[in-house]
Amino acid sequence: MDAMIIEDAKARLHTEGWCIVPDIISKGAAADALARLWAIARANAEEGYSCFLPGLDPTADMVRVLTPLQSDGVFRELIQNETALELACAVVGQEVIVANCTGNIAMPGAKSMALHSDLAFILPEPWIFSWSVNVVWCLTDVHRDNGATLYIPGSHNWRTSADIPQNAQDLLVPFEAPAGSIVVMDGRLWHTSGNNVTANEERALLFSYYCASFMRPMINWSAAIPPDLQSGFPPRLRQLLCLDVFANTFENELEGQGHWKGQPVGREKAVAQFRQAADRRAKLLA
Ligand SMILES: O=C(O)CCC(=O)C(=O)O
Repeated sequence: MDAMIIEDAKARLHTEGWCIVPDIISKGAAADALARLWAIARANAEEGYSCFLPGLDPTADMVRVLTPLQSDGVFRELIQNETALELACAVVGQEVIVANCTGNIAMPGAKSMALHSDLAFILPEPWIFSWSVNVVWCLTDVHRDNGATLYIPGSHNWRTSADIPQNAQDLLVPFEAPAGSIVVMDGRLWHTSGNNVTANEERALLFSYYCASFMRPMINWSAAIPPDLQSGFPPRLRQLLCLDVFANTFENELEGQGHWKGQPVGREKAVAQFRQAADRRAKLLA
């Protein structure tokens, strides 16, 4: 990816709270990812899990796929995409983890959900810092009529719900982008899904949602991903999904800390050091 494009994207993220970068993946790869989302939705339905979430969407025309990461390696590749991570880190800082990963396919007739910011889902107000970021993969061409995500320019500067203006719904504008692009949104940017008013176009987005490593993600990946699948994951993915024992601590602070059970020095030395402490205690209590 052209370094100038990325630098421009970072600058826009800082000023506007969003950016669009085209051609991150090919249209063919986007179509393949969409086919895989449909396959996951089908498999989840076979297990009895519906892709309609009435708490979020007014009609079943929005197909929600909640398990891309657990279900298909292609989505585990996308969550580790270098450009996506570079832009996510430009917003949140170097220590990002995965807060959630879901697919939304708006079919003709799909209606807008409630206005929200993604940071508000995982952090109570005030929303001072950009501690989360959504990298939205366009798996189809996305435009106003097929239900493009609608956002409110400048809303990443709102600090509390009291800042939401009465006429917020009138301020919404669409993110329009071709298949294969990413839309990157500061977690504080207020947005909603659009209405799909086309007769025959599906609009598909994959949301790779990242947050700062000191926050709790929306999904406990250790519990959500079967252990035998986790065991094959590379170190970077394990780190992004918080699969190892240490949590909420910076990697460089771990150096010198040894193992999470203590400093690994071998049984003899460990027992000798323990005895020293236990003997002192015995004297204190005598
Ligand atoms: O599907 C969309 O356009 C937006 C979805 C969204 O913001 C959400 O699911 O939280």
